[in-house]
Amino acid sequence: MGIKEDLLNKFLFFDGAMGTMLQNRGLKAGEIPETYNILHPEIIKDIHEKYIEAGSNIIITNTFGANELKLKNTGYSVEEVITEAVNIAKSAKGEKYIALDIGPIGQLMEPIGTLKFEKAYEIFKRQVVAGSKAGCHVILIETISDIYEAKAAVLAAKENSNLPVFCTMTFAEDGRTFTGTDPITMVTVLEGLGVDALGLNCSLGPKEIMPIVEEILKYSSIPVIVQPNAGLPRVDGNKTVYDITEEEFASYMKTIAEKGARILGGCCGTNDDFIRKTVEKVENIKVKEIEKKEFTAITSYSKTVLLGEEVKIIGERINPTGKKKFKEALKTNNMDYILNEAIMQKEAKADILDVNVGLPEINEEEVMIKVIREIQSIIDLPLQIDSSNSKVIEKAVRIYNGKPIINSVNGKEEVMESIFPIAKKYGAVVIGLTLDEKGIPSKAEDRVKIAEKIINKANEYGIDKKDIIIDCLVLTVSAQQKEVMETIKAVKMVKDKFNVKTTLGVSNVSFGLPNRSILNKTFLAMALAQGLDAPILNPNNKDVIETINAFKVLANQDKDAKDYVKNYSNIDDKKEVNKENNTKDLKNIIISGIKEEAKEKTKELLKIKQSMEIVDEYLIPALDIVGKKYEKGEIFLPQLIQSAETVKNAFEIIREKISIEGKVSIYKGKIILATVQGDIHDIGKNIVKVILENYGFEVIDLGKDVPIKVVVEKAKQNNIKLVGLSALMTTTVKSMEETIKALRKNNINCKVFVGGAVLNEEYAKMIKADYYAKDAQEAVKIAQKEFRC
Ligand code: THG
Repeated sequence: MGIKEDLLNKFLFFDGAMGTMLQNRGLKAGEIPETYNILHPEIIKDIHEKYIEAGSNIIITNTFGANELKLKNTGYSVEEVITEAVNIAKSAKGEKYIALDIGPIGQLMEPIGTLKFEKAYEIFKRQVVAGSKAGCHVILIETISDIYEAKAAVLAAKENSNLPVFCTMTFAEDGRTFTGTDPITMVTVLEGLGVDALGLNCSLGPKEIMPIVEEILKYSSIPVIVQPNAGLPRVDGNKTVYDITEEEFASYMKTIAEKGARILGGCCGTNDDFIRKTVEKVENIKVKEIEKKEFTAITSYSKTVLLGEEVKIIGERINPTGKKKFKEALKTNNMDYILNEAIMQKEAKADILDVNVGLPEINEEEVMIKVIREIQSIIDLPLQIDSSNSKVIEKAVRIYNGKPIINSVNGKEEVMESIFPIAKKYGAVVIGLTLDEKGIPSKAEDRVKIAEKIINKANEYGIDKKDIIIDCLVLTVSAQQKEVMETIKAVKMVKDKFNVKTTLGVSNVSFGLPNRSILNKTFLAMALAQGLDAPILNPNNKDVIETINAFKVLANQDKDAKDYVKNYSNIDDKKEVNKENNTKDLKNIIISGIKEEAKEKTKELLKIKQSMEIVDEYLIPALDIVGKKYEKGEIFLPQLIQSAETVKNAFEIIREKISIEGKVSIYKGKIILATVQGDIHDIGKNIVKVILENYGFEVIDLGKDVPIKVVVEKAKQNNIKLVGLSALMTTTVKSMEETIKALRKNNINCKVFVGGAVLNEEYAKMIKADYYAKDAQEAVKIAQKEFRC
């Protein structure tokens, strides 16, 4: 029996924390836990055995940070550390599976950071190859907070081993990961990529994660993993302790098991007693059967769009066909033009954007990848990848951050054979056009037959019906008038017979006739009534949007006409707002995150305004708006960073001007940032740096693992008034406290703010920091207060 068979009808138990157990056995701040595989294998073996004895049947290797970047200065290779770790796990007494632990790389991925997707893939690949060679039974990718990093890791695992792949992500209190992914999006993306189990680890305590677990269970069709911390951390003397007992932990885990989770374990702060109690309470519960969920979903990194419940709009505008300007933009690599098309469609309430860049005279593959990356860096709508070239499609869905739609396959054998394997591997939804080797049948019945063929063939490739959208094909009424009603009829037949989701390229119908809008909206209404789920159309066209808004009321989709009333009760006010939004000033450009345009606009403004006026009237207010949206959860970290980077571009132009004129600095104040000694995690600190800089503060970045005396010296040298300290690990909060003490002892007249995953208000007070900054936005507020700006 293997792990996958076991999962069909029983619970499996992971172990608990490794880090905390190692600290109890002498691991010091700054020591790299993975080196213990080589230096103190007996300690690791002992910890494994304690867990096996407590009832764990999956042992997680001590390889969380065993990637080439984190091991760089240890003198040990990835292969050495991983091979040793797996061997130690094997040598531990007792029956168990061995899971190769793969934690996050520790750097931000593009576009928020600098780590490239392909580079992340290569780093993970080395770990996977070493682990499977050493003989682990399952690859466990865990504590991931960026779904894009999870995708790189899962692909690396699946393409370089035949082992089962598990993946867990870590969530914050707002129910999202660090980069804004919610549970349904995680489930949709990871399931699509073909992982064997998924879930949540670390994050918070079992009580706090309950709503997140419920969401995951609601959507997942595969086994769910839950590995919470031992409650919430607090400082007790100079130690970090977690706030619930083994007994409480186990009771929550029992509830979680009853709700349907299948693989249970513990994270930070747990030990063998937590696992023992959990096993005792859960072992004899009857497992809940895992139901297949049948929803059709596509996602970006943060947003899931469900098809079927109400009409969803697929924006058609990113398509060069018949558009001279668009073709020009593609040829000259004018991304701003294309990004503006994307932004306008989003503002016009498109739910999904079709992306087609097919032009004979360009390198479609290169341009498609670039366009997808650029759009995804500023817009959170799911994308529909539209190309007739399967190679372009494969490259695009590979680097896409989410679950996309592929537009399209058709009934031709050759086409299905080239596209379905891609759709299956990456978990994309596919549009199936009802045409085949003989063209588009004129009769509805024959189109339905092709639809059936597509659905069946997809099934052979393991693609579920829920991941197929049928397009019964819209012909032009001016050329094939008789066939328009056949399309409408076919939509209804396909819906009734197969109950699949449907799409149509609505604007096709009116080619060659005047006042196309009238035909488009009328055809749209007819098709919606027959079961069209996701029309492809121009969302900037008021007529079709109004038709959809009205249809949603009439078809009982817009409950109590709520949206309708909101949209139309105050038509005049609305027009005003729209007018304002349409005059695109630098503020809007920053909020949207279009970098090149920001530079141009700044240059223009410098002709009529002072540098500081631009900073105060445009840059800072724009960042404030973005910051508020971030706080309200309307946008997430990637967009916040994108806007901050856009400001940086504007700043550059202003700085150039200032240096020419020899004026004083535009900086509002000088701040030191450092990740404290013993801690090598600088993701959080780097984000704070970007945001602070873009609010006009000068940041002296001392880097990570910064010795106490360096912080003190630099603060003295630069006459610093504000210091920001970061620590990710519980073990380094102590070091943070010492750094603050040293600053005070040396009489440096500065305020200190602290941040990091394990910190909170209470901690900050305890270690005598002046402020706790829960995120970058908070750091800005603190800086503004301290520098009175
Ligand atoms: N099915 C699927 N995909 C498709 C189509 C389909 N992709 C391409 C096309 N058909 C859908 N896209 C467009 C894009 C633009 C137009 C028509 C279809 C078009 N636009 C007018 C213009 O740009 O001038 C404006 C239309 C308007 O404003 O209403 O004609 O069938 N799967």
